[in-house]
Amino acid sequence: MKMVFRWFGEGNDNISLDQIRQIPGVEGAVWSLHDISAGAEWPCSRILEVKKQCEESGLNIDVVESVNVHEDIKLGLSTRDKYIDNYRKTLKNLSKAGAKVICYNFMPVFDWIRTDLHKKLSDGSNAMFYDKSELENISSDELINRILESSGNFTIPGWEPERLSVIKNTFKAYEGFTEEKLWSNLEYFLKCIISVAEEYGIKMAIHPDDPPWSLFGLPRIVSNRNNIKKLLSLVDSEYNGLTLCSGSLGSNKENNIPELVREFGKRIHFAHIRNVRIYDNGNFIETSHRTKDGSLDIYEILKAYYEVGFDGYVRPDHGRHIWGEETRCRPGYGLYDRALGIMYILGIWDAITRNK
Ligand code: DNO
Repeated sequence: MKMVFRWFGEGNDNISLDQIRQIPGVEGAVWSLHDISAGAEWPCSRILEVKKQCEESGLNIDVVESVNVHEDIKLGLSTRDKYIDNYRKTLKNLSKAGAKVICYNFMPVFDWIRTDLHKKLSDGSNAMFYDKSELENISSDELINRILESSGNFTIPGWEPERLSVIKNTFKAYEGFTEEKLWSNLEYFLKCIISVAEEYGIKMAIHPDDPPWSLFGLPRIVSNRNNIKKLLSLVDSEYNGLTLCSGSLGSNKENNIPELVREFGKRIHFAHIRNVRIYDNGNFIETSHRTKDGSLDIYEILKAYYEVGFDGYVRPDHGRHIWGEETRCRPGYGLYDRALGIMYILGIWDAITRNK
């Protein structure tokens, strides 16, 4: 298991590479070129710039999160081929710089969704929260305004200005869109991409839907065991793999994360580990990584990774905002709670390894 930590780039993160390298066990930065629009080719010069910055701090750039997929590809429009072509070129450029895994997602319109980015917890910290009935009653516009108002000066992944500026049209384009269509467009994309990824030695790792159910009438298809099995079989290559996000899939109680790890272990290239507390009414909140604090058994999840001989990348996922960090950090991406999460993950991992 190789520990990595998400970093949003020079001038775009309140956390420095030097701080990241001081977290025990961290080998690499999980990065992206966040200012480049979905569908555009990533220039080699920009990639090499990030590589230089990271390597100067002793961190690798093996994992990219994300190379976003242009909406026309998800919609299956005739314009998709040019964006797919750019995606292939980006893979080539990334491979030249030594990238090994690309995390991406195939969720229409939105990426992850919460209703409150700073919900207070009883210990005085706060964290991202999803209120089921509120989500059912809020319009997408209201939700967008709310997210933008509480995200401070940061752009947050999945809520980029470029995406939001055309959101009305994007919604329109998805009118009457079905799961079947999304499946067939995902298949088309994978068939164009995976052989190229193989050639360049880059493992594609799709991120599950967060939360794993349909929202605002939009289909979401990477949400449970059967869907994952189907998507892996669309192109049966280890280069068509998964980012297994415990918190995303785990916010549906029916998803058993240790079982998923055991079943799909060889196809998991990137593990996102975090805990969530699920309430009886279907709401959930992101908690500390500790098993006791949430509804997921992080120990069992790590044991499953150990048993399948997992040697991919892992990162702590969202953390709470603690020790007054909330006003300085990007929602979910503070330094402290994610660093504590790493120590919890590595503590369990070291103990399991010793005991075997
Ligand atoms: C949220 C992240 C996601 C993830 C994308 C990958 O914090 O887990 O935005 O990066 O879905 O494409």
